[in-house]
Amino acid sequence: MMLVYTPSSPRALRLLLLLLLAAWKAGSGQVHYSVPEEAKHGTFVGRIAQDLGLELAELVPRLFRVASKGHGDLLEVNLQNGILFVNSRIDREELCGRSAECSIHLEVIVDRPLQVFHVEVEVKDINDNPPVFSVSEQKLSIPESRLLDSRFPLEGASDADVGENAVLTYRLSPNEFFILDIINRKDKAKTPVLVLGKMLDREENPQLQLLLTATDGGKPEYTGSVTLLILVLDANDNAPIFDRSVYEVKMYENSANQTLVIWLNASDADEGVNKEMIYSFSSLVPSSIRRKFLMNEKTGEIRVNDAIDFEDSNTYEIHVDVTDKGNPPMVGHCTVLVEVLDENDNSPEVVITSLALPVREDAQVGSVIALISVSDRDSGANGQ
Ligand SMILES: [Ca+2]
Ligand SMILES: [Ca+2]
Ligand SMILES: [Ca+2]
Ligand SMILES: [Ca+2]
Repeated sequence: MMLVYTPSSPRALRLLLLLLLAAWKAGSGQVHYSVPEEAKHGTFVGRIAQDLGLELAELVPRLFRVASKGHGDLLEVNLQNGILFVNSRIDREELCGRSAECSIHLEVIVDRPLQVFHVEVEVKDINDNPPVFSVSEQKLSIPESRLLDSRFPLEGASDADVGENAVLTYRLSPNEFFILDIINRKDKAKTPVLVLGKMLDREENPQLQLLLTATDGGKPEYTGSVTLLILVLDANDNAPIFDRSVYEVKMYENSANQTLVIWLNASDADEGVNKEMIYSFSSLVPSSIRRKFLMNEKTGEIRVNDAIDFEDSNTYEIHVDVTDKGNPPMVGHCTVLVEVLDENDNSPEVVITSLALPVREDAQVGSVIALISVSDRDSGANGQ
């Protein structure tokens, strides 16, 4: 039937549409089957001859044949019993990818008279793909200073199946610091997000290892997982500290310049520049002390820089700061008490305060001739 027709009235148009609808009904898939993907060779799909109203005996004489564009040998008909069966492996993912609907369109043809039938075979998804992460290990660097409730989106998994078989749920291995939140995206995929539930501390835990697992909604379900390696970055949250808050040292007066008075040692629990330190006299240290002692700002050594004289001062109280190079820097303090020990560096002095000279020859025994006083600036035995 060939229609070359230009409809001129609504009634004629309606007639044309009815004719077209009838032609489509006769020629398209009145017969519909479904088969799961990956079904074994020989799996029954449908009694195709019977369902198309054909007698088994006429299949061969009328040259019954099935054609299918692109996937010719997936399904086959047994001409003896008129049954459509699975002939070779049907992989839904290969056939239809991510599309929810998947079917194979068959054209069944018989001659004498020529008839063409259309048959749809729906390929049903089975859960034959696990959720897959693109990498086996995902690295995150997180500063220890990040605040609670900070969020860190992760790359989710993908699942080649469709429907429930590809609906993923996520879970995180039990841990102290992070909980898992899920963002539902418009494309129905989900983004897993790490949420900080407890403050990190690099000094306690410089590195954390978690496992993120995705499970699909299939029966039976499949899972896939990724290792989350979290490197905790340092923040300057520790001040340098000295081993002691007060150090007492004793030294002899007159010690040569560069003589070591004390070697201070501070430590800082941070890392990198946050633990690099500079030693210095505190701003409280008077210039008189700064003249006598020298601080090596890198090593923490205090050395003699000028004459130390017991008779001048026998103790020194030196306040010392140690400052790290963090931003902002943190400062630690200590006090060095220097006790100067006396040396016998002063000769006794003889002072004659009165003298009665010359002495008369008849002077009586016991007469005072001269008054001599002796003093010594040293102390203790050095001054006796
Ligand atoms: Ca799956
Ligand atoms: Ca599948
Ligand atoms: Ca730190
Ligand atoms: Ca520090």
